Amino acid sequence: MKKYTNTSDITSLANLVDEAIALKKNPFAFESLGKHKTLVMLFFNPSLRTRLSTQKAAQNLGMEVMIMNISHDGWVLEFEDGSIMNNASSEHVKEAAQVVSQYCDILAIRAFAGLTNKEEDYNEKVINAFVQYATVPVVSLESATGHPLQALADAITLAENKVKQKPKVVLSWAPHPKALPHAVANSFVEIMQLQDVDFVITHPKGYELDTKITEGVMIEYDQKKAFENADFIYTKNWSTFNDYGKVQSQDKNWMITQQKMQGTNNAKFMHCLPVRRNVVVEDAVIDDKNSLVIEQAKNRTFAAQIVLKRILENSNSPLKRA
Ligand code: AN0
Ligand code: CP
Repeated sequence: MKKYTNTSDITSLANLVDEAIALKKNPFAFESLGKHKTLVMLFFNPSLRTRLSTQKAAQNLGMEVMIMNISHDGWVLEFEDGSIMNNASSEHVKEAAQVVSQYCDILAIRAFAGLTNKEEDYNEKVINAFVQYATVPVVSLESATGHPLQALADAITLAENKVKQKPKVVLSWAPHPKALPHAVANSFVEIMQLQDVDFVITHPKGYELDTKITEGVMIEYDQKKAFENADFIYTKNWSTFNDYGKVQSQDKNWMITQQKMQGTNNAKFMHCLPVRRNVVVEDAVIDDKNSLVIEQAKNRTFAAQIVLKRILENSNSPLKRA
């Protein structure tokens, strides 16, 4: 693997999931692979799971880790080509990415969508600039339009918990007071399309995701109907895509409740976390034995570990050195 900034960097999802599950059983099996290798993680946004699970994954492989909350502690970066930098930004990403690359072997970046400029977000201004100017492989820790490490952890969790060959998986929008990015939902949709599942998305009208991503996926506007026979309910809020970045609805009727879960095939509940209790999901659902949220967070380590392992193996290969 040369980089991991999108689910499209996956060549065989089944292999990746199998190998991640093997790593989970034997996390220190490749503890020499990352010796004298460094992972730098740059955070433009907050994190609990991504930061700690990726650090742990790197440490399991014997890597050193350096972390920086770049929006608090770093210079304000410029991304525009040819700009006259006499305003807020002090350093261009061209230098920053090349400089940081000299301190590490893999560079991981978290840069959420701004949700004000659709074109800028969907062109992945920040992470693509790092991919362009960094001289080491780049990993996404959630970019403007995707959260591929989360999606991989979700695929691992699904593989471990499914009891039938082709389960019904429902991605359900749920209300939230703030405008949230599409990244988690986008990557989940993409990774569901890489496997054999009966996949349905349910959301209020107006909350359609990018049709380039949902092409061919069934959309059911009636949440109750979507939940029928479901084996997994994956919940996430996102803001509107068409009328970009807005909170159009906070309809409490879309919250995931125990009563709604009773209309499924005893479905497992999934959410990437962090989650607002009793806004997105009722306590009774997230605290139930069918809730997989803690397992999902655990699998973030092994999703990150398999990705870092594949990237290290690729950069160690004689072909690459030649
Ligand atoms: C972020 C989001 O929705 O993209 C991060 C999720 C992993 N969530 C919040 O900001 C609450
Ligand atoms: N799910 C997830 O990415 O969590 P954090 O934002 O806490 O990293």
